[in-house]
Amino acid sequence: MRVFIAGIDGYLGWSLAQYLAARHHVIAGADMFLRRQWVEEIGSHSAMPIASIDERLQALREKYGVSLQFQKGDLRDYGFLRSFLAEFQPEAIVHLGEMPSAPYSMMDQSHSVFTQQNNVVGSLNLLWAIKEVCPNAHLIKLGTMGEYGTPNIDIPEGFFEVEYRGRRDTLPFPRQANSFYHLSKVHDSHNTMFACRVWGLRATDIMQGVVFGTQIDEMGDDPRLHSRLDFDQCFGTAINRFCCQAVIEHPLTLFGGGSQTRGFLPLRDSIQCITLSIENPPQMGEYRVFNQFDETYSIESLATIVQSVANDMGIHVDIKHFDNPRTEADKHYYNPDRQKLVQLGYKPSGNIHGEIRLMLTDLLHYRDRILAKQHILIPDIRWDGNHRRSEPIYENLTHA
Ligand code: USQ
Repeated sequence: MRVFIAGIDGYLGWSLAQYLAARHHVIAGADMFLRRQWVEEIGSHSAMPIASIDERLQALREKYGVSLQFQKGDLRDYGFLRSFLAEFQPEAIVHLGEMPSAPYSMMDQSHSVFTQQNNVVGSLNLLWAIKEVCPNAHLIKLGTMGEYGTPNIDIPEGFFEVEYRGRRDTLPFPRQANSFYHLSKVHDSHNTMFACRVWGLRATDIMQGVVFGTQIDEMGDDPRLHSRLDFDQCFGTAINRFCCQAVIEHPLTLFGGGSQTRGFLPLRDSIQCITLSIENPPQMGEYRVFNQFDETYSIESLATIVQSVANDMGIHVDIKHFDNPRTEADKHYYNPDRQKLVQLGYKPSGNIHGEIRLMLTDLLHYRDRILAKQHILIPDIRWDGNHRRSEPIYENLTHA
């Protein structure tokens, strides 16, 4: 298949490109390298060093004998996007090109406006470009489990049957997102569903849980193929941060009571699931929603797992409770469905203990890089706005 990846230089995008190349798909991709800049803005860097895009593409050519069509560009630049898609004529488009951090979006007015402009406008441009130049293409849009929030009832995959005043209907499940970032994905979901209904486009909206992991098998030993792995308060997700903290024996940073529960999945399973969506497209006009995660865990139980795996490897770390910088439910019900990807063939790749052991083994090589930035491990961005924040340190990020 001809697959276009928006955000191909990121944590998921670069891994997906390799997995698809190994399966002989023809790939093109775009990126603005904003993720590299945002992490720098926060004062951090990837725990594992990452190669430049030129080195990455060269490594891919050497390994698979194929040239991936890459162009630097911004999804907010409609002319760029439209002409790239018109020329490449993708059958599937995977949209990973959004600002992914809840804390970043809660930093101040300019970061929250930037987040929603970047994400909502980029996604809307993509819908228009598909309609105009490749209307049969299947859009695989990365949403988030966080769109649903933490309701006190089970969470279906996108839609549920409701009876109200004696009448029944199947309706979108309520979205109660908990940051301006998560809300940007809710807005994307509405726009995508509308475009499918009115223009007859087809899309899979993936409600993905929190991803963790340092590698997929396709990366092998070539450092140019390795993924990034962030551990700062904005771009480092919970397990990735805990593993980086463990290898420098920094206390694991549990926010609040630690009973917050989320769905999690390893990087390799995220890539497996996105590929299943690509290879099993919906009908024209269909808007489908997949909940994409492996297991649900409380944050405290995850910290305990990381602590015990580290302990088995001779690394001793404490778990420390920090005042929660986020306004979020601590004790809550959480029971989301995840059948649709299983029906398409999703098989979780292994157990969480094994994946965390592999991560700790990988990250031990980069202790010095994590130690050099350990001052950014403690969060200072608060949902109530009472935080210390600096201005962006680079100029080409167009904050409103
Ligand atoms: N947490 C801690 N300690 C930490 C980091 C996080 O206790 O050091 C807690 C947070 O308070 C939160 C939970 O862990 O309750 C998850 O936080 P996270 O930073 O791992 O994940 P989140 O902000 O929800 O966002 C991440 C990705 C986002 C994706 C989302 C999926 O950054 O792009 O959409 O996971 S989900 O959480 O299912 O919405």
